[in-house]
Amino acid sequence: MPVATHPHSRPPPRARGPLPFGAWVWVFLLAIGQPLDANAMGLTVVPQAQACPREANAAPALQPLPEQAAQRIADSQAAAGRHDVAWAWLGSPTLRYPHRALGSPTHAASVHALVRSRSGSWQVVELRLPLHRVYEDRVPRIVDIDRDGSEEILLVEADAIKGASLVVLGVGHTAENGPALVERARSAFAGSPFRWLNPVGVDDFDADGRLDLALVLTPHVGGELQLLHYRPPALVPFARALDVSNHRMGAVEQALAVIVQVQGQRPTVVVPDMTLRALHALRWDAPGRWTELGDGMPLPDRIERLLPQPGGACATLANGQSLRVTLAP
Ligand SMILES: [Ca+2]
Ligand SMILES: [Ca+2]
Repeated sequence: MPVATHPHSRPPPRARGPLPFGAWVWVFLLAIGQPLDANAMGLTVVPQAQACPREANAAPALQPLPEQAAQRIADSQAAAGRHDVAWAWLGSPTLRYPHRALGSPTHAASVHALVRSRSGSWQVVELRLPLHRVYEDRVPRIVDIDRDGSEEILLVEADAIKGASLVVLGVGHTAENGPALVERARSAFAGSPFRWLNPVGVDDFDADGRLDLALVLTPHVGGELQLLHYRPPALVPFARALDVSNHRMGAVEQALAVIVQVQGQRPTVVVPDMTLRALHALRWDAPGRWTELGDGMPLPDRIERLLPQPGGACATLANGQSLRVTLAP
C-alpha cells in the first residue's frame, strides 16, 4: 500500500524569533480568556484556573503492585492493565546506550510484568534485551491491540546501531513453562544510533475496525507523525505527516500528544508542531488523506504536557499556565 504523506510540503525551518502579528492576536485572546475557533471544525483553546488532572483511572487495579516494581528504573512509571497484564514496569538500569533524549543516559535492559497464567494464577515474568538493545522509554503502554482478550505491552526499544523501534510484546503461554513475554510486532528501526521515537497512542485511525498505532519519529529533529497498521510481525506505516513533535529533548515527560474522539468522526491526533508552541489537529479521512483541523493553533508558551480529556485535552505550558483544548464537533 502506498504511504500517504501530509499534503503540505515541508516548510522552511521555523525561526524562534518574534511571533507574527496573527499569532499575537491569538495570544491576546488567550490572555483575556476568549475561546479561539481555528475554524468551524477545529480546536478551541481557553485558559483554565486549575492544573491539568492526570488521566482519570477509575477502575481498581487487578492486583497489588508487586514489590519488585519498586526496583524499576528511575523516573519510570509502572503501568496497570485491565485483563491479563496487571502491571508492567521497566528494570535493569544500564548505561550501555548513552543517549539523553529522556534526560538521563540510564535505560532499561528488561521489562517485567505481572500476568495471568492459563490456570488463573498471577506470575511475574520478564524479558531481557541483548547487550546491544535497551528500552529507551519510561512508561509501558498496556493495550489489547488485536482485541483478542489478551493485553499487549508497547515499548520503545533502541538498538546500538539502528536506533529506536516501537515494539509490541504479548503474553505467550507454553505448557511447560507457563506465561512469557514474547515479541508480536515491531516498527522499522529509526535508522541510526540515537534516533528516537515517541508513541502517541492506539486507535482505529482508518476506520477499518482494527486498532492502529500512532507515533512521532525523530520528534527532536523534523518529527514525523506516523500511523501504523498492526500486522505481526511488523508495524506497517500507512500515513505520515511532517513537522510535528511530541517531546522536548532531555525531558522525562513523554505525554505531548493526544487522540481525541468526536462522535461520527474518525479519531483526531492533537500534536504540537516542531517549536512546541502551536498545536496541530490531524485526522486521517477517507479515501486516504489528512484533514487538518485548526491549522497550527498558537500557544502563549512552550507546551510541556498534554493530557487527554473528554472531547479534547488539557495542556500544561512552561509558564505553569493550564489550557483547556477542545476539538469542536
Ligand atoms: Ca491482544
Ligand atoms: Ca484501523
